[in-house]
Amino acid sequence: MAKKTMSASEIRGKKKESHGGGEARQAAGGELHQTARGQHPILTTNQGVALSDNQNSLKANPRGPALLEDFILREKITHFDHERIPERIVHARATGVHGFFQLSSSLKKYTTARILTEVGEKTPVFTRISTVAGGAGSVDTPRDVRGFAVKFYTKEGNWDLVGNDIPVFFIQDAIKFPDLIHAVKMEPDRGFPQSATAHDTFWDFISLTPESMHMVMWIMSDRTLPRSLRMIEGFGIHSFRLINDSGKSTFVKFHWRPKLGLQSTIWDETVKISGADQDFHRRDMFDAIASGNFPEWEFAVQLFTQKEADQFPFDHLDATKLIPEELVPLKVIGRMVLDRWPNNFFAETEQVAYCPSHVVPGIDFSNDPLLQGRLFSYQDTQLSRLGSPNFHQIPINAPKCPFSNQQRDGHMQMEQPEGRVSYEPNSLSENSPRESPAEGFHSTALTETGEKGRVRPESFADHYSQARQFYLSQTEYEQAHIASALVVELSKVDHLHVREAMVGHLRHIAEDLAKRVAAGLGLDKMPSAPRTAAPVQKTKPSPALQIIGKMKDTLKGRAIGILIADGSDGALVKKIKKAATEAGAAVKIVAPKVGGAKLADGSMMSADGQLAGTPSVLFDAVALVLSDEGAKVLSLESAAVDFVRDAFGHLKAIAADKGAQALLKTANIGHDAGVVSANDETAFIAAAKTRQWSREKSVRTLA
Ligand code: HDE
Repeated sequence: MAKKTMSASEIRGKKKESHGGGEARQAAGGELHQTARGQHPILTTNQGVALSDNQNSLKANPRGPALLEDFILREKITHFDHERIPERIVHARATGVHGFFQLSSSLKKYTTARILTEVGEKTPVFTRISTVAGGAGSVDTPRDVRGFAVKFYTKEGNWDLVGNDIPVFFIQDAIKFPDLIHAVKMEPDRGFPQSATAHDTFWDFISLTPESMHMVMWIMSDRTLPRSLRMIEGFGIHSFRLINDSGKSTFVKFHWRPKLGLQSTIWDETVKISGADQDFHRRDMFDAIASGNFPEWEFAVQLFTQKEADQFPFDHLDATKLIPEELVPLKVIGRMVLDRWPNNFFAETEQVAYCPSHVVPGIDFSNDPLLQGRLFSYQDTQLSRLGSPNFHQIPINAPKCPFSNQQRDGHMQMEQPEGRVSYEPNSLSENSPRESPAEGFHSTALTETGEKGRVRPESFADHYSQARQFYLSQTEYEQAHIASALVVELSKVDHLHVREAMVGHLRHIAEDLAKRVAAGLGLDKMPSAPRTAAPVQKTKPSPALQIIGKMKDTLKGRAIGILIADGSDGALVKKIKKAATEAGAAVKIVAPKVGGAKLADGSMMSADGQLAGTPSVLFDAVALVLSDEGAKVLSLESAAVDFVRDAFGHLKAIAADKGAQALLKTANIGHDAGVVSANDETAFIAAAKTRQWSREKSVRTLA
C-alpha cells in the first residue's frame, strides 16, 4: 500500500514529477471524479506504481472487451476478493476498545507479576466484548452471553484474560465444547436461527447435559440482555494461580465490575431494539468514547488457598460453579478505563488474537479441565483465522515489551533477522537471546497422582445446587423474567419431549419455577425429574447474584429522549434537557422531522432523531413536550403512539406536559409513580434513574 512503500512527502514529490498536479480529471460520464486540491497523496498499486485512472478499466476500445493485461484492475479485484478472513467460530460479533489498566493495591504477597504489584502503573489494554453465537454481521442484542476479553500489554509480555460476562459456563470438560457450539449455532440443514438459543438443537443438547443447569439460570436471566456493554460485569471464570517469589501459589478468580453499575434491558425491549438499531451496543460504546464518557471497571480478585478450597461445598475446578462473594469476598485491586476507539476495525478488533495461554511470570493455570482445553484451542484457532504462526507480529497482537527468540520464517514473516544463528545454545553469536531462570516463566511445582483415565471427578457431580441458589437469590421480578424467558425459549422448541425434559430439570432447581414454566408452556402433566448424580444442597441466597440489586441510582451513562413537535414549549424542553444533562444523561431531541420543529415562540429547535427511526427503546426514560395541536397530530401517528406505549411497557419514566396528555390518552397510558409532570423535572430525574418494576404486572403476563 502507498503508505507502506512511500512516505507522504516522497509520494508528493513523485506526484510533481509525474503529473505536475492541480488538474481535474474527467470520467467518461463527464462527471468530475477527483481534484488534486489539498495534500492528497497519489493513488498507487501495491507495488507503488502511480495510477492515472481509477474510474475505468482498460478496454480494447471505448465500448469493447476488458483486457486481461489490466494489472491494475486485477490487483484491485484480487485484493478485494480476499478481504474476508474466517470469522471467529464463536464470538464473531464484537466491539473492541483501547484503554489502560491501573493497579491500586499490590498483590506482592501472592505474585511476582509486575502488573499486579506495581501500584499506580498504567498498562495499555485492548478489550473486546462480543456476543457468542451469531456471525460477525449479526445484531448486537440477541439473548446471549457476552465475551469479555482483555489483552494487557504488560512489561513482562502479553497477558490475555479471556472471560465472559457470566461467572460460570455450560460445560465442565473441553471435549464437549464443539457439541455445545454446534447445538447453539444455526441448525446445519436450514441455516437458522442466526444468534439465538431458542431452537430445538440447543435445548436438546442442554436437556441432556445437566451440568449446564446453573448456566441456564444465568442465560435465562436479564444478564443476557445488557443495556450497554459499559454496564456488564466480566469474569475470568476459571480458577487461576498466582505464584510469589518463594514459589508459593494461591488460587485466584478475576472479576470486572462496571462503574456505571449493572443494568439490563427487558425482553420485549430487546426484541424491538434489535430492529431499531442492529448496532445498538457498538454505537453506544462509540458514542461514549467519542463524548469522553470513558467506561470504567473495577478489577477485583477472590484469593483462596488449597486448604480453603478443600472446605468449599463444591469443586472450584468445575467451571459450572462460582465462589459466592459471601464465601470468599472480592478484593478490588485496580481499574480499567477504555478511552480510545481503534483506528481500524479490521486491523484491530478483527485481527486481535486472544489466548488464555498468554500469561506472564507470576500467573499460572489451575487444573480446570475446561481451561486446560482452552489452552490448546485458541492458539490453534488463530492459525486458521489469521493464517500464520506469525500472528503475534500484527501490531494489535505484538507485545509492547521487547520479544525475541529463534523461531523463524513462516507465512507473512514481517521481521528480517540478521546473522547466521537461529538456534540455542550457540557459540557463534554474542547477542542471541538466552533463557533467564530468574526472570522467566515458571509453572507451579505440583505433585500429580492418581489413575489415568477418561473420568469426571465425583466432586463435579452436583449440577443443581448453585442453579437453585441463583434462582432463589433473585428478586420476584427477576424470578418472573427467568420463568418467562424459559417459556419463550422452550415455546420455540418443536419437540415436546425436549420441553418436558427441561421442565423435569427445573424441578430440582425450584418446584415453583418448574410449575410456572410448565403452566406457561401449557403442559397438562408435570414431567418427572431426572435422577440426580448428587443430592441438591441447601444454600444461602446471595444478593450479589441479582441485577436489580446492582443497578446504580444514577443517570450516568443513560439516555433520555424528549419528543417534540411544532408548537412545543422550548423553555420547558431546555429545562428538562439541562436537568437530565446535569444528572449525567445523554439527551436527544426526537421530532417528526429531523430538521426540527417550530416552537411555540416561532423559533426552530433542531432534532437529533426522526421519530420513525428513533423509537423510545433507544432511551432509558422519555419526556413528551407537546402543544395541544402537536399532540393531536401525533395521536394519529403510530410511531408516536408506540413511542409512548413502549416506554410505558418497558417500565420507563415518562414526563408529560399538559399538551402531551392527549397522546398519553391515545396510547391508553394510566398514571403511576413513573408518569410525572414535565414541569417537575426533579421528580422526572428521580423516576428516570430506575425502572418502574411495580408497573410490570399491569403491562404483561409473566410466567
Ligand atoms: Fe472460548 N473460544 N472456548 N470460551 N472464547 C474462542 O478463539 C473455546 C470458553 C471466549 O474477543 C475461540 O479466537 C473452547 C469459556 C471469548 O477474540 C475458540 C472452549 C470462555 C472469546 C474458543 C471455550 C470463553 C472466545 C474462537 C471450551 C469464558 C472471544 C475465536 C474449552 C471464560 C475472544 C478465538 C475474542 C473465543 C474456544 C470456552 C470465552 C474457538 C475450546 C469457558 C471471550 O478458540
